[in-house]
Amino acid sequence: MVVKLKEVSMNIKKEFNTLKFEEVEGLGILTVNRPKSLNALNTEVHTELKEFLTSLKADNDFTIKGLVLIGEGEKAFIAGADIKEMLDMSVDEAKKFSHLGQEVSLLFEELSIPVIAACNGFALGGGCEMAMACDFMYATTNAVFGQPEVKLGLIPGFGGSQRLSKLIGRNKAKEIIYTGRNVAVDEAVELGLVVKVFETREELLNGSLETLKKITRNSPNAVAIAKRVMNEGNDLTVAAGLDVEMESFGAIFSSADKKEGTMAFVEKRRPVFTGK
Ligand code: DAK
Repeated sequence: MVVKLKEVSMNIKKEFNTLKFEEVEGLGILTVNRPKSLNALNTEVHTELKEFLTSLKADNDFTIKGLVLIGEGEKAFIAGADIKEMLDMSVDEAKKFSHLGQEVSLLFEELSIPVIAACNGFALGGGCEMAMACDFMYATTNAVFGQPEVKLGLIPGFGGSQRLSKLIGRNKAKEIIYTGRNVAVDEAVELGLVVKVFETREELLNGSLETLKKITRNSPNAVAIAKRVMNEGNDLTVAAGLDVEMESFGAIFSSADKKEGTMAFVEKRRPVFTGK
């Protein structure tokens, strides 16, 4: 696939030191761009991610219809929080650092568009945590996952102690977090952490864009609501989650996309969704 850069909405911030943002046919590719440090997350990366995601969240017109998060280079998605920056942090600075990382991970979850974490190599510590905050993960055959924080005298600080249990079950998450061991891509697939595997970074990126294209043929409004309901349900009992589902299912009947989707079916034509 030829990647064409297009001018994107002026409302979406796109000039950064540690990130690259490109648009391909309405889909965004967000690259963490610190390859010399294996794309480790320092305060600058987090601050820029927060700025970018905040501006994207405010884009209610679905200018960008889906997002891929990937790391620069062939070796790493994100090799964790920046250990060198954490060397001399005080308790207060560490809390701020953790808070910023958690804010970023929540922003990924709160985006109304689908986000695929394309894990092209090491996705360790904070890298695994950022990937878990996305909607789902695709990976390359050389991808390695893990939460090695306890090896450094730390614990996961960007949501890993909570999200990993919810994704793969508490006991498996404990074994991975307590040992700090690496999880190769085959095991990550078995655990349900990774959905699909590709040989190369290029194939991974193209495969992620292809999936986003398929998703964006559907109603953006319905996908956004499905995302919100599923994320909310993650923290609820099944009964409470069913209430959330019922409310949203009802509310969607006032949307233009529902009218268009059902009418197009009856009229035997392709729907033209507006995201409203
Ligand atoms: N931070 C900073 N630099 C890193 C880095 C990291 N996480 N990972 C790699 N680098 C740098 C290396 O230092 C090296 O830089 P130079 O020495 O050349 O200047 C360069 O990237 C290339 O790395 P290597 O030479 O080590 O490459 P190898 O192929 O030999 O090894 C590796 C790749 C991924 C196995 C190795 O680099 C590695 O083990 N990296 C660290 C992985 C790791 O432990 N990640 C988890 C980080 S801890 C919290 C907030 C957040 C967190 C915790 C608490 N609170 C505030 C409470 C999160 C913690 C983490 O994520």
